[in-house]
Amino acid sequence: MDIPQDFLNTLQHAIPVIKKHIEEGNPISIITHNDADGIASGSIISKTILRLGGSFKTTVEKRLDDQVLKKVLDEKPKIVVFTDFGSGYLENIGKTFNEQDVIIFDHHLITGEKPQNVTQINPLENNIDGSREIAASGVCYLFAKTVDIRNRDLANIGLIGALGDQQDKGNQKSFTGLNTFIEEEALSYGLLKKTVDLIFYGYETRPIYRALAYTTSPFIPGLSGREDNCVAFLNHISIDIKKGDKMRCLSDLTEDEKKRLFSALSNHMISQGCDSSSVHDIIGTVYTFKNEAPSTPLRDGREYSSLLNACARMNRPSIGISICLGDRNESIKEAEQVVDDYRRKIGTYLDWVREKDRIKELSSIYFLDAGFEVDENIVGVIASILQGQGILKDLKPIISAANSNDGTIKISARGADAIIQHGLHLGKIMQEAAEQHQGSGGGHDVAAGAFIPQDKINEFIKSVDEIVSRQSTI
Ligand SMILES: [Mn+2]
Repeated sequence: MDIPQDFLNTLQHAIPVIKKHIEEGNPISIITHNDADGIASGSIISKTILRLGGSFKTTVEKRLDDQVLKKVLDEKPKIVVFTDFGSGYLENIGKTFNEQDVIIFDHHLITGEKPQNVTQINPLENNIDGSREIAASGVCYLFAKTVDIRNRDLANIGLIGALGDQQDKGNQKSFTGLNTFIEEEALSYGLLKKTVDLIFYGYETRPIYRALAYTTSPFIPGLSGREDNCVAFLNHISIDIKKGDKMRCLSDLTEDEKKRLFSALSNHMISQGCDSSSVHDIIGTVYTFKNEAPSTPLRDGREYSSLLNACARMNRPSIGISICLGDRNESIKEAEQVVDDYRRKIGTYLDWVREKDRIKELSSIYFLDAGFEVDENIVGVIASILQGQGILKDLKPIISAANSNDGTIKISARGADAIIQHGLHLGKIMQEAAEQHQGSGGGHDVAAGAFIPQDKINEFIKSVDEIVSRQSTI
C-alpha cells in the first residue's frame, strides 16, 4: 500500500506554514476534538511542533462553533491548527481567522468552500474514504513523518484514532486502506504485533476474568464491568483463572479452552438478546503495542484508545494528551481511575435504559430520549453499545438525545454497517435535519451527531424519521 501522490502533496503544503511560524517564534494554537482520535491527533501535532523546537497550546473542544472560534481568536494567535474537526466549519473558520494562518487536519465531511488562508488536509479531497480507511490521527501521523522521518515512532498513536473511530472494519476486525500503510510501518519498526484471537483488553497481560470485565466493546451484558460475574462465569465453564500462584492471561489458554470460552460467551450473549454478528465481534485482530510496558493499559491498542476515549468523555482530556506525549507515571494512574469511573457510569446508564422501555420505535428509526438522565458526553457511547449489541432487531438507526447544560440538546446517531448499503448517510441526515431546526449536525455515515435547541427535539426527531424513510431503500 502506497500513499497516493496527490495526498502526499497536500501534506507537504502544510510544512512551510508551520515552520515559518516556528521560526518567527509564534506559539501554535492547536484545537482538537474531544475523543480518542482527537486526543491522539492533537498529541501527534503537539509532539511534531515540540520536536521542531516550537511552542504550542493544545485545547480540546467537544465541538466547533462560533463561541469556540471567538475564544481562540481572543488569545490572538498567529496560527491555528484544527485536528479531527474543522472541515465541516470551513467558512466560519475562514471568516473568524481572516488575518491568521489556519491548518486543518480532518477526515470528516467537507462543507462549504475552503477560504484562501486555510490549508486543509482531508483525505476526502483525494478520494480516500475518511470514514473507514484513515482517521485524523493517521492523517496527523503521515504529516508528522513527512516533516521528519524520526516521527515514525508515533505510528502506533496514528492507529489509535482509527481504533477509536471504529475503523477496524476489515476482515477479522482489521484495518483497510491507508490505515494498513501505517500498520505496515508500525510492524516494520517493531512497534506493533498483530494476532487474531479473542479481543479482550489485556490479551497477554491481564488475568482472564479482568480482561473480560474490562472490555466494553463489545459490551457483554452481565460481564462487562463485573469482575465478580466474570470469575463465576469462568468457574462455571471450568477454566482455571490461576496456574499455581500465577494468574492466567488469555494468551495462556489452550486452544481447547479458548473454544470453550468462545462458545460459552456466544451462548451467554445470545441469551441476553445480542445478535450473532455482535457475538463474532469478540474475535478479531489484536493489536499489541510492543513499545509499551506489558503491565499498562497502553499495551493493547484498543484499550489505549478506549482509555483516551474515557479521558475525553469524563472531561479529563489533558491526562490523555500527557500520556500520548510520553508521560508514563502519574498520568497512567489518574487515567486508570478515570476509566474505572467511566465504566461504572456506563453501567448505570445502561441499567437506566433497560429498566423500562426507554427506546421508542418510530417508522424508520429508534429514538432514546435521555433528557438529563445521561451525560451528554456519554449518550453517544450508550447509543453505540445499544446498536452494537444487536438488541435492536430492526435495521433502523438509533438516535439518542441528551440535554446539555448550555440549553441545547446533544443528538447522537448510530447505525449498523448494513444501513449504508441501503443508501443512508447519517452525517448528511443529521446535517439536513439539524439545519431545518436551527441546529447544526454532521459526521460519518454510520456515526453522526447534532446539536439542536431544546424546544425543537420533537420536530427534529420527526424530520429525521422522515428523511430516513425517504432515503432508505429498505
Ligand atoms: Mn476522528
